[in-house]
Amino acid sequence: EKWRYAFEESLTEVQGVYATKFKEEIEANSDHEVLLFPYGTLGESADIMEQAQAGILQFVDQSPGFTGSLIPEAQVFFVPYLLPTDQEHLSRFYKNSKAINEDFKDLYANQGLELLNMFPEGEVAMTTKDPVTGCEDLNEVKFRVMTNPLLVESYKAFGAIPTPLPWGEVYGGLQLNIIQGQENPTFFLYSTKIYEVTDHITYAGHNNFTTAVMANKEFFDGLSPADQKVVNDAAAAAYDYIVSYQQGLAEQELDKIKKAKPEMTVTVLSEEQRSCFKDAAKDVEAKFIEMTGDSGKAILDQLKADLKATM
Ligand code: 6CS
Repeated sequence: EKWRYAFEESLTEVQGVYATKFKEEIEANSDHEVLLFPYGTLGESADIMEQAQAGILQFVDQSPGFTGSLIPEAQVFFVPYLLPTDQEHLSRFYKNSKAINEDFKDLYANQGLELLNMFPEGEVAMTTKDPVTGCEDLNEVKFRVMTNPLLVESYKAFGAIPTPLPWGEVYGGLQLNIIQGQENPTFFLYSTKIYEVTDHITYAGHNNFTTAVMANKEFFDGLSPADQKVVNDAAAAAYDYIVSYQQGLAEQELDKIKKAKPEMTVTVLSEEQRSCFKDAAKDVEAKFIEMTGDSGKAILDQLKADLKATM
């Protein structure tokens, strides 16, 4: 049988490397074949999620940045400074978190999706046309965010004018000055050449990019226990692989950006420069609870407990 798997990045970007490993594992351990559909081949993130829910795709990678309207609790990943930037801590966290592996698993199941993994894609950096040394520099900046209501609230709280857009409109939007900033992990800033249309990279340590891989639940539930094990084992192997693949990746890709564009500035904000982003985080957390009620509060508390337990 041929299984179809779509993701939001190219084959050589992090989601594609994960998907390739997943495919190799499935094919080595079963008679099934996995067909990979990289970003753009079947549409934007929202399109591939619809196709996965409809059962046209068996597997999909959609980041919580796009899942906020479907599963409001998934917006928790956009409470600033909730997640650490330490990749080793993150690697233990996603793997062992009860919030992810039990609570979110149930929430995705309610939407017809079997959550296989969430994994980190690296610290998010802002890239902008003008330098950013604090919130005041984001004033009047139209800042592109993924289509996630809480991320909109975050950038409002940071002082910017948040502009939610699908990925496909970001490069052109920066080129035409419709937007003046966006955020993404370092590897993605290089691979998508976003450095060509922005001049400053700023690290505020406010978030790590989280993504999620799932299967259509009806499809998954219909598999034999042996095939379900093949899928879960492939996801576990791909998780370990992608975590080790990313060791040192951000630094390497940042070097490539500096080579490609020596005039690009790279700034890591000091504690003092971060203070207004950190202050804003409290309001964003309150907003999250306002938006998601008891269920959101419970998952936020669980996530905090899981982060502590995996320190
Ligand atoms: O910003 C975005 O929309 C994209 N960023 C990453 C790192 N992956 C896919 C997503 O579409």
